[in-house]
Amino acid sequence: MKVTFRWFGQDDDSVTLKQIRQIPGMYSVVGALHDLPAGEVWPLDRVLALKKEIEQEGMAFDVVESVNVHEDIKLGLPTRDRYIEAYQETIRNLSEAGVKVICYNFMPVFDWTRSHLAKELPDGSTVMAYEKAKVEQVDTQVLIDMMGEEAKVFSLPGWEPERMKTIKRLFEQYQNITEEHLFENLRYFLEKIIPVAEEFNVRMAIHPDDPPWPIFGLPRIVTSKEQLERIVQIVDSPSNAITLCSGSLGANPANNIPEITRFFAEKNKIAFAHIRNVKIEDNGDFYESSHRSEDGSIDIYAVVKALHDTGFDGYFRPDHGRMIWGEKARPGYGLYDRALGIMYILGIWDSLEKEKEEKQYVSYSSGAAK
Ligand code: DNO
Ligand code: MN
Repeated sequence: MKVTFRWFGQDDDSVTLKQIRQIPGMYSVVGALHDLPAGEVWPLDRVLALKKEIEQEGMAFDVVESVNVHEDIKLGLPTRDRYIEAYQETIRNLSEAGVKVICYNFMPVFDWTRSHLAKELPDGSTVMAYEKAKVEQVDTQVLIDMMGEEAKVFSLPGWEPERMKTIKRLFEQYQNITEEHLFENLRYFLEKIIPVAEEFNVRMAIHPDDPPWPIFGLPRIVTSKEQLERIVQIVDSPSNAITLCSGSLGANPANNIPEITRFFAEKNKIAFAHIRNVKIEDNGDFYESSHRSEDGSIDIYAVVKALHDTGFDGYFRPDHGRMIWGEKARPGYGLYDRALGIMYILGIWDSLEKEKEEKQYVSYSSGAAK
């Protein structure tokens, strides 16, 4: 299992590559060209410059997140073909730079959504949180404005001020788009891009919707095991894979995350794992807790064990973390708690490895005694 860490670039991240490098086990940075709007080709020279920057600090550039999908593709508009061609070109350029995995999502209009970016817990740490009532009852515009304000400070991917300006029109366009339409539009997209990804040795890893239910009346189709299964069956290829995000899927208690992890890991469908915990309250609200199993509602130990048992050798990142020790960073993306999360996950992994070695030794020595 290869350790990775998301980085937003020199100008947009308080965390430096030099710091990331010091996290034990660090292998690859997860990078992106965040300033490019969805639908634009990622130019090879810029991708190579980012690669060089990361490699100079002794880390690999194997994973990219997110190459965003243009809304016209999700809406199935005639203009989609032009954006799909651009996407194919980006896949070729990333492959040329040695990228192995591309994480993307297929959520209409919004990427991840929270009602709080810094909710304070009793211990003084702050976390991203989702209160159903706030998101469901509050005027959509209020939330958009809140995220928009934060986006100005942190340039939150998916919430760029430029995109927020077009939001009203987008909502109108999605009026008559059902989940089935959206699924058909995903099919159209995958049938065009997966062959290119396969030819260029890149694995496309779709990220689950976050949270995993429809919000603001917009359809969502990447929310459960069944839906993920349907998606990987659209095009049968090792390049048509998933990002197993335990925190996104896990916000719905109906999703059994260790079981889902094992199911897709056995089929070698997990190209990328986002391993983090969420604490679900009785009323369905949730917040992003520490990674430790005991601190949240997901058994992170069992998730890591499922990956270990199935011989997972793909990439993982700790996804988000709490804000602790007075750190000032973009919400969810501080250095400290994500580094703690990695150490917790590696601790579980290492003990499972030792256990396996011991078992092998015991069966070897008992075999030899016969
Ligand atoms: C949430 C995060 C997301 C993710 C994008 C991928 O769990 O991992 O922001 O990066 O949705 O496109
Ligand atoms: Mn995630």
